[in-house]
Amino acid sequence: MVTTAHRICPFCEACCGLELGIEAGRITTIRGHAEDVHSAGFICPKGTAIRDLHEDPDRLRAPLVKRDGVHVEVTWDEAFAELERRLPPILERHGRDAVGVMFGNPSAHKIGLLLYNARLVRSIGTKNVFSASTLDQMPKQLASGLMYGHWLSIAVPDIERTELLVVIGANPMVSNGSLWTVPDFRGKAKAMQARGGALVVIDPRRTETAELADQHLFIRPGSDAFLLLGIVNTLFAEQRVRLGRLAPHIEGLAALEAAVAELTPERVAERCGISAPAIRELAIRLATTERAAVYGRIGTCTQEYGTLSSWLIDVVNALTGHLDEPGGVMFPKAAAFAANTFGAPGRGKGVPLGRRTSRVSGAPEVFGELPMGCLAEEITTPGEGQIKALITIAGNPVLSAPNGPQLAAALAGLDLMISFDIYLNETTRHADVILPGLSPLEDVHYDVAFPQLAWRNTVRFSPAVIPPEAGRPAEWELLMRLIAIATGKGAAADVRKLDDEMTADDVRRTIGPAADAVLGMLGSAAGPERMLDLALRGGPYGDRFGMSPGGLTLAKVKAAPAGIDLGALAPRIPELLRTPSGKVELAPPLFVDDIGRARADLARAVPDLVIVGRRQLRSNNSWMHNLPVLAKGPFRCTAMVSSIDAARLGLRDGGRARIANGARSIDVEIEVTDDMMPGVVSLPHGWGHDLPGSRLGVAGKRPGANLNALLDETLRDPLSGNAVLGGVPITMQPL
Ligand SMILES: Nc1nc2c(c(=O)[nH]1)N[C@H]1C(S)=C(S)[C@@H](COP(=O)(O)OP(=O)(O)OC[C@H]3O[C@@H](n4cnc5c(=O)[nH]c(N)nc54)[C@H](O)[C@@H]3O)O[C@H]1N2
Ligand SMILES: Nc1nc2c(c(=O)[nH]1)N[C@H]1C(S)=C(S)[C@@H](COP(=O)(O)OP(=O)(O)OC[C@H]3O[C@@H](n4cnc5c(=O)[nH]c(N)nc54)[C@H](O)[C@@H]3O)O[C@H]1N2
Ligand code: SF4
Ligand SMILES: [Mo]
Repeated sequence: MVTTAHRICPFCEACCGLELGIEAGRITTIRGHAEDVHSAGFICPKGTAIRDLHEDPDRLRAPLVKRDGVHVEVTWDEAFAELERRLPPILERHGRDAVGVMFGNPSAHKIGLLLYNARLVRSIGTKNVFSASTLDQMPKQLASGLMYGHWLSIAVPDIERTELLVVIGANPMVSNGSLWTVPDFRGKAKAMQARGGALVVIDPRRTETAELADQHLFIRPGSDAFLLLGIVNTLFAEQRVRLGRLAPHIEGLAALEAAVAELTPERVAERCGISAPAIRELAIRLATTERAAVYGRIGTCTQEYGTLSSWLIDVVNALTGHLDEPGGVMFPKAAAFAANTFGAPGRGKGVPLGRRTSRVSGAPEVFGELPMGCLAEEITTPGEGQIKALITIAGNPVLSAPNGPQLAAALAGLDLMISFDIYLNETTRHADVILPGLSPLEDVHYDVAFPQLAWRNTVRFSPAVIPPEAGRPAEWELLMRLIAIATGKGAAADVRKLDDEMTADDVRRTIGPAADAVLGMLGSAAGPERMLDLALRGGPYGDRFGMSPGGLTLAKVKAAPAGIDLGALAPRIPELLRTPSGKVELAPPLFVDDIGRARADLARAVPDLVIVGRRQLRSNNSWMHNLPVLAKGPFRCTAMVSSIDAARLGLRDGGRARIANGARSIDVEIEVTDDMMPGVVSLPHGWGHDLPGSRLGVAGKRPGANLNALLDETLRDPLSGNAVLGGVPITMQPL
């Protein structure tokens, strides 16, 4: 008999609802869930790979411990006994900071990881916290943090109502959106075009999104801040600034005007590779279109001016009257966990900055984290606070972080490495203990972060689709067991009881005297589901534990497998603001000062050839190349080169070449295409599956080359600490 189940896809930020047919415990069909209030039936090839992941023989189902250099399967008790023997002595001898923690991308897609990772860090008490955020979106979080008062108050395009969408350094046709949860971008963009709206793409590659666009402009990698400064300058110079409804809520307009005074389109044009008239035209078009939105992503973040670019995008939206307005960029209001719905509306403490810097390079801590680029040196540089043990959680930094080979060498020198991961791969091969979580089909799902970034307000929950094998703990329970070890309670502690106690403490701390009554109302739920029920009921649509009858509870959300629609995005300023001034800070001094760095850099010579990254539909960062349904088809780890560069360098389509950055080099397959801006090469990241000691049967057959083996871990945006992953000068020669 075939039964139907519904499950939110955990693979990317689009968070599509899937509909699964199940027969005799096996998935037989996978399609988009047509009734899903958020994704309305959309699905991409990665979503259909959820069965291959479930069935992948290489996916770990039991813990591994490294014995004499070889990973062997052990029982859960044996794995935790090993950790109990090895972790506490390191904490005692070297202190809490001797244990580093690194969170990777899938952590953001799993409620059990996201909620319990924070608990793990608190229990260990380490300052050495790293994550994929500093390979990704930290600049946008810093910009939003200073402008609006919280790290996750990020404005997203209101695509259903806009007439002009300008996409800078993002390829949502392939990525399906990022810091913008927008399933079926294509359908929504086409609907916009059908009602007379226009899509403009600014990217050094004519991407799949640029193909769909009404206008595409090539831009020199790393020069977005200059383009945006030219636009801001034009808006002031031509008296096009129109703050509209937000005028009384905006601070810093005069400081901003002064800071951009000389940065005319003519001065920035050459650096951008975009003509001054084109810059001016774009500025005027944004200012004169009733409903317009500028959106930027990876290309604008993973560069030297990541924070400046991310900030200036919101500045342009604000100056043209499109911030927090229908059809402009708006702030979602999530049903649970959104800090911008807590506390007194309209004013707050803002985000803390400058609390500390990294031990070796003095890089800034932002949002509680140090830059990923500093991880290797924090492991290898002796002294007080040196990392001796590392816990990686759903991360593969040997492939995903710049200068991966150096990081791999550092990992090999650790006293102890613990990985929460489902594969024995390029990173976890260095781990002494690997603790695999469940397959997504065996686990519950709720997106903690992405409803805070979604195109529409909805709330959805997925129960497990297939029961886990007997004795397989969920990841939150694994994390709780490690917490028990790190806090001296021992591997044999009752983690359910410990979870009850820690949750009760959290509730008492946040709500005070009413805590016991509230806890009593949560019934028998445990783990992340209990935290979710708490967050939903106390959230902006919640039943407020009986005070708002009819409001949301977890039970109510569970009863709606297609989700509950909470409505289109609505204006949230000033209610959303948590800045000390209670205003939108349009010109934070940290950012205004950074314009000076950019100005000084305007005259820098343009390199002959630079490299940028690219994402692909049948791939997800470094870890889905082992799934047959995605791995089949043409080889995709190709270096795209324009025909002008190919002719100049003697490169041939389908031939091979060596790409070098100083002493580092990789060998790649070449794809000659006029989709590339001359002077720019594009290579996807997350490849290079030929390292010894991994267990990736499918991925290892066509390993590809690791872009990050070329890149320099010391290149960072100085404000956010974010890695520079694009616009890096290279040389290329045929092989
Ligand atoms: N050059 C270059 N480098 C980049 C980028 C780029 O554009 N260019 N992009 C950067 C970005 S945006 C990101 S987000 C990072 C991503 O880099 P990482 O954060 O390192 O993430 P992934 O490469 O996706 O690796 C995910 C890891 O999680 C494991 N995993 C998968 N599912 C689960 C699960 O359910 N539980 C557990 N415990 N583990 C699981 C996988 O086996 C894998 O080891 O890469 C960054 N690196
Ligand atoms: N299929 C698939 N989907 C994914 C992922 C995946 O690996 N595969 N990864 C997920 C993750 S972790 C993330 S963070 C998101 C990222 O989502 P996106 O940001 O939409 O992803 P990218 O395709 O990397 O798009 C970045 C674009 O920036 C361009 N670019 C590079 N340098 C510059 C520059 O200096 N300026 C400008 N203007 N453009 C530049 C590149 O050519 C590229 O087209 O995607 C997510 N979705
Ligand atoms: S777009 Fe993202 S969430 Fe949707 S099916 Fe594909 S991978 Fe899953
Ligand atoms: Mo990412």
